[in-house]
Amino acid sequence: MPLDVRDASLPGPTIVRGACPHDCPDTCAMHVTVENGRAIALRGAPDHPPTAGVLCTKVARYLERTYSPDRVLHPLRRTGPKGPGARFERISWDEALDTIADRFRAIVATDGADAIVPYSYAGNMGLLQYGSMDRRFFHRLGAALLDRTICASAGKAGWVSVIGATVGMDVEAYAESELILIWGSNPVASNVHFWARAQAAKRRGARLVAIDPYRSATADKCHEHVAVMPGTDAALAFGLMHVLIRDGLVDQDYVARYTVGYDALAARAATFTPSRVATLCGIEASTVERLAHDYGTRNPAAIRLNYGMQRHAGGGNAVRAVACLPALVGAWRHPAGGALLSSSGTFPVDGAALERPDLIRGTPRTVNMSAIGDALNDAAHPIKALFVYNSNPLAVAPESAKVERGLARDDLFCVVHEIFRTDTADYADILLPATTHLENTDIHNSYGHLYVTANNPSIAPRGEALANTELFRRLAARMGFDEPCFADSDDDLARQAFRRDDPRMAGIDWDRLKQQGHARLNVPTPYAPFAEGNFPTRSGRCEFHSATLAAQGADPLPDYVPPRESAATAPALARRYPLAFISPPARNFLNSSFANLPTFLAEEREPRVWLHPDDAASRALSEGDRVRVHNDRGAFAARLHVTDRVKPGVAVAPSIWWRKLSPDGRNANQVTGQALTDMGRAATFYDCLVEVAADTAT
Ligand SMILES: Nc1nc2c(c(=O)[nH]1)N[C@H]1C(S)=C(S)[C@@H](COP(=O)(O)OP(=O)(O)OC[C@H]3O[C@@H](n4cnc5c(=O)[nH]c(N)nc54)[C@H](O)[C@@H]3O)O[C@H]1N2
Ligand SMILES: Nc1nc2c(c(=O)[nH]1)N[C@H]1C(S)=C(S)[C@@H](COP(=O)(O)OP(=O)(O)OC[C@H]3O[C@@H](n4cnc5c(=O)[nH]c(N)nc54)[C@H](O)[C@@H]3O)O[C@H]1N2
Ligand code: SF4
Ligand SMILES: [Mo]
Repeated sequence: MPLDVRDASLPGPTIVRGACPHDCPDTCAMHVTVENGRAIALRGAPDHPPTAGVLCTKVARYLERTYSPDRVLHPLRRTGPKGPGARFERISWDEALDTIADRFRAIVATDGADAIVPYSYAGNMGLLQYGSMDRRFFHRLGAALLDRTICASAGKAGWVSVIGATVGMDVEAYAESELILIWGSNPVASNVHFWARAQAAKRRGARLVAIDPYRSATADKCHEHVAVMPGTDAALAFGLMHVLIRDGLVDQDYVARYTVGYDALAARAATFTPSRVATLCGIEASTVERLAHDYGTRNPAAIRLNYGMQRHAGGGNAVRAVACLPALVGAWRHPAGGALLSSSGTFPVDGAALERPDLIRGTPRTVNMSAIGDALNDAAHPIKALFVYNSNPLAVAPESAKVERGLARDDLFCVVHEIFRTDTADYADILLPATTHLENTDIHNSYGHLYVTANNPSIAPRGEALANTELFRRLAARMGFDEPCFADSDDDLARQAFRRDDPRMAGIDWDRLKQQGHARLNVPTPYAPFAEGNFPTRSGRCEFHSATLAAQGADPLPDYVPPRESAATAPALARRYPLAFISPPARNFLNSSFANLPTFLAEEREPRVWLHPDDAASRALSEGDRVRVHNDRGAFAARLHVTDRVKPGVAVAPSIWWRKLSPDGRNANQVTGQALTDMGRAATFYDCLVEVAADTAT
């Protein structure tokens, strides 16, 4: 049987090489089996080393998503009021595109082009569908620019200030580590292919430590769980530095050759005694001592930090402080030592070629996506049109009450391009059908491994769905944009996606890649990027002290920036709302994706909030009670789960639920706030005090 051709129109089953487009560090390669134009099976590519033949439970069931009866399959126009229960009627693509183009022209004439705001994130992470023709379109239009800060920009800013670029360990090397600190990350749910390597290391005798405010599924399987209070990781990192320096566990040779600012960093670390750190983090001083000794003596020592720790007021500095640790102990010398936040900076993506910022007209305003609630309600600079794709802001952006009020504005023209009728889609004037990755072309970098991966379409688009690239190509034509770049095909875009002259791309080209499926970046194997310094910083060293930040008037050293909302920093608020609330990813959802499909809803059952038994008892609450999680920003309903997995003083709500599928039509973002981080202008989802009370409404 010809099991490796890409032309799905041939008779008999064929296998098409694809890539998972979801917002996940693993960027799996997959084989899709197609027969008679229909995808009938899907599995992880066995020859793609990071995937190793295994998809996560969500994507292993992808055919349920692609063939769901709930797909948006045709352009639709809203006929009734905006909001839950909105009614739509089918229109043609011509009518949809004309309506949008006419409305955009009118807004450009009366309010200026930057009253039009694109809103997109990582519903699809392929370089084409994430950001190419869409960006060209909005740049040429002169639309507002969107600051894409909802996920990772604080951590990225913190990491880059120390290391120079989002480059780190090769995920495959963790199998050889002797100690792995899994810090602000729950890989059993959100990074399963890293977790497979961590388990391999464990079988070889490595020690695994999870640092997380609650005992996650990952923490369960580690040797030790260090339950810090949310937002206190920088203090813990400084506590580790304190002990490493005090007890002579620093690799002085590595520090002297390859770092800058050691003395200044050491002076700051001197103030973070284990007992002070214990108080700040809510842990034992002996834990700080033991963890530092483990870290300073087990070799190679590795850290997998993820984004949990940076969704706080001090998120940038938290990552910055942790990023200093591997250089202090010389862990980077070994491929299985060091740390990984994101590998995306290893890929020479040609953002300028894909997005064409040179097309920008005038000086449009910038809107921060993490504060879209305020932006939509800003009467001084009114947003007249919002174009949403690759995102579900009503469910995922903080302070939903304001997002909802903004989306409900009668004078807001809203377009949503979607696979499903999400919470946000209910507010669309025009709702457009989008393809899944089985139906479109793409090329992928990754933020968790070192392979370039191709996505070939395996089936024709369902209904009248269009890929993002094709939608914006057609819209550009409707608007009369005639620059040649708007005629680029998806193959053209895929060829432009990487800087071909970069040595890391040697031997990798699109035409070969789409047949092979994937290729490792041309970097050394084993990969130890900083074994001999060579940090991509200005000094070429690991910058404990950043002259770049000093020149901007910022603190040149990392520091502990405490949570904005905590008993120590906001005592009056904490008396009313004493619980630190975090809403990390549920295993069966991916942000709000998959959270509408029956299989995954059955697994997650209903929105829940977890409390420690002491916190439940002091509120006279018990397991299974209907409760209200609330603060001054709002409230949402959940079922109480009482468990000692949660640290006292902390409340955990696995997320992100669709509002319209929740008991009271609201989700966790009803209580989260729009304040931004110390670096990277990012969202602070987990810097949030709440109270939990019995739900008297039911
Ligand atoms: N199944 C699944 N996988 C996903 C996602 C999903 O929603 N579901 N989301 C994807 C996306 S968009 C991203 S950005 C990635 C990464 O997403 P992350 O946000 O890194 O998510 P997690 O891996 O769950 O790790 C977060 C962990 O950090 C913990 N945490 C919260 N606050 C703190 C803190 O202050 N300090 C410390 N030490 N820990 C804290 C949480 O309890 C949680 O266990 O995952 C991706 N993968
Ligand atoms: N409370 C709380 N809120 C959070 C977080 C949290 O941990 N707690 N995590 C935050 C994080 S890390 C992130 S990254 C954001 C994520 O927020 P989003 O990026 O908005 O992610 P999703 O909710 O998965 O929504 C993506 C949407 O894109 C659609 N989509 C998928 N592919 C395509 C395509 O090719 N074209 C088009 N047009 N649409 C497509 C999907 O159907 C889906 O509805 O949420 C943030 N919000
Ligand atoms: S969501 Fe992540 S683990 Fe699951 S298939 Fe996609 S890339 Fe792989
Ligand atoms: Mo994210």
